[in-house]
Amino acid sequence: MKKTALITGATSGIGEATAYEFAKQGINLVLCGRRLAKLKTIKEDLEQLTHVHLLNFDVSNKNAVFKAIDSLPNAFKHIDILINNAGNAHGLDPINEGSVEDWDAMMDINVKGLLYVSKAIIPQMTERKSGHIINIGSSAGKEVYPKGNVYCASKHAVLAITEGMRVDLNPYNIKVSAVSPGLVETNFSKVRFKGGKEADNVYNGFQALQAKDIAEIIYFVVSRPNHVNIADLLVFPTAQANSVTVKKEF
Ligand code: 8X3
Repeated sequence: MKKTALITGATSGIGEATAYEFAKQGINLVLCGRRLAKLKTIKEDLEQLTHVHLLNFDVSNKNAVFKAIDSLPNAFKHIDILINNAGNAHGLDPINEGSVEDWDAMMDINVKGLLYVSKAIIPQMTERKSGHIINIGSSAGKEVYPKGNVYCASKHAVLAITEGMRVDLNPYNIKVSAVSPGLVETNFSKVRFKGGKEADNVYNGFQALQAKDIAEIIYFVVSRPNHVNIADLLVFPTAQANSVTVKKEF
């Protein structure tokens, strides 16, 4: 039987690329995001390949999360794979200058949003004693870099939650994995710098990872045999050695 995956943050970047990769592999899709017009465009594109259902909500809105997932029609209710991808960086400031609004946004979306969506999906997985949750972490979840403070904290939290899920869901035969990318060229930096010109420099002078590179890795993680669980996968572009060491050529 075809599997169904629910992907949060499916309107751009890694989430969107994963939707395309999964559709190519014949996985049914529940695509979640805040921008309905973008979701509809993706649905139109992918419907020749697989079945697609859209859920238009903000992961940081607790009530909206539960209402949306509760509204799933029967054909899409059975979620085999949950991709907790929605997340963003807001600002890159020293801790003494950071904005409370930016901190709220990162903790609300990256951490609490992931928890709300997981809370809404996990009961059906524990009941069936099967399922796979993949949390999109970051190299920022492994090391803290200058001015990364709260973003790095939110991604450290994602990796801690991943480990906690794996332990607590172990009796239920549920796989829990983290995929932790370094520099991926998406609109991530545009969002971080709020459209500012600093975003243009982030991926200049070297070949950054592309969203598709990560989507292919996510498909690899979900397509392993039943007895294989990739617990945590850290991936950098070749030019990047860690959060602060990137070989650039101009
Ligand atoms: C994205 C990677 O290095 O910009 O999570 O924090 S980084």
